Amino acid sequence: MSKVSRRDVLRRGLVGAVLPAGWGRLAPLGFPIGLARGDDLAAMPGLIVRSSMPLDAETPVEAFDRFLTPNDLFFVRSHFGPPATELTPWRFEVDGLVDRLVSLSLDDLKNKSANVTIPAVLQCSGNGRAYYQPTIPGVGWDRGAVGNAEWTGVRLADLLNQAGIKPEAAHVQLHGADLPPHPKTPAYFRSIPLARAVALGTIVAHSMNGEPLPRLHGGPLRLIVPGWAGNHWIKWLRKVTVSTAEAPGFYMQTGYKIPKVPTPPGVDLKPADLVPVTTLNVKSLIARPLAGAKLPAGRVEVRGVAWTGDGIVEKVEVTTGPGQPWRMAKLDGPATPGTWRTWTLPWDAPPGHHTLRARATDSLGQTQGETTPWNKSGYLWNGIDHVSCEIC
Ligand SMILES: Nc1nc2c(c(=O)[nH]1)N[C@H]1C(S)=C(S)[C@@H](COP(=O)(O)O)O[C@H]1N2
Ligand SMILES: [Mo]
Repeated sequence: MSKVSRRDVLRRGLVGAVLPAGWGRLAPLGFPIGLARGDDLAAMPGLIVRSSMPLDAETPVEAFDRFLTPNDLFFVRSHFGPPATELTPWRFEVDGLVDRLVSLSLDDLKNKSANVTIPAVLQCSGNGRAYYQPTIPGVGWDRGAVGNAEWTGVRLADLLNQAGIKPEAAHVQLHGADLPPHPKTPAYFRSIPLARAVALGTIVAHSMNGEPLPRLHGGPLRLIVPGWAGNHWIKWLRKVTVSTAEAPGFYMQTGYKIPKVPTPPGVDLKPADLVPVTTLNVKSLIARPLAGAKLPAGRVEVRGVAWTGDGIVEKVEVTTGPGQPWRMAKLDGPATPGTWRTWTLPWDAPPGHHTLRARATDSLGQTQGETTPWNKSGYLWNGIDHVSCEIC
């Protein structure tokens, strides 16, 4: 579990008094841990709230008709809720198995370091959990715990180079500033392998779609790990520790694992039978028509997005009903790893009730099946997306 210094505890404890009753000394940075502030929520009225404490809210699929998902429609997922990031000037630190400690202010990162801007898909590993049968406890994400944004920040590789990595280094442990509401609850403490940490797409981001990173999305700083599930994209990032070992504790050692081989419900798996959720699988979503839409017969533009973890999306096929052929959608380019592609397909829609289905295939030859093998946490759902509509 994350070690928090005495100084941190004292500093955070100062504002403990503003917490809701019962959250008392528990809450570290004080300002509504586990609660979204009214102004955070008011700024995002378009989200579909799945849980309010902490705030888990998904993007309506309408928004997936374009390349970039706007910040105010971008899904939010936090285990405990945002810390009071505004209370102390933020610093980002690199320590552990390094030749020298690095400690940078936000200004150092924004204005005195080489910045890059990259588009990348952020998807929660639980996106689509609601589709698993038998049903799975946990946030009941439908289709919208995913989004694509342009992230601006500094390559983690550059920051690690500044620190100088010792030869025995193998992992980078990621410290977010959010702490759990109860001392017995494990902290959200995770790590990524060094190889992934130095990958060119891995950045410490301070901006999202050209705006300062919103607080609910980890502002002032978060990690971007293109191609990997959202659980690696640590928000409120204040320190990385270079180490020989993975982060200890529940969220790295127990959570976010799936069976190595598909296993039916009810089978008890040992840790050796599990692998961590890392790379996203190939997936597409239909953004138009909307489910339940009533549209006049004639030309309808079917559209959506498709992405994958490794490689690029090479094709999206759409069928407009049972017995109808799978037709190739037009993919917008360029195909860039880590981000998604929008796609369209013109459809001469005859009157009637129709169920459209879309499936993507990537450059590694992976495609989507009807369902995804059941796993007890409901991770990485990528069953073929379908939408029913009425043509009159
Ligand atoms: N510090 C911290 N980082 C975190 C989390 C968290 O609870 N605490 N949740 C993770 C999970 S599970 C996901 S899916 C993404 C969600 O990012 P978003 O809220 O910007 O969509 O943040 C990740 N980073
Ligand atoms: Mo997640």
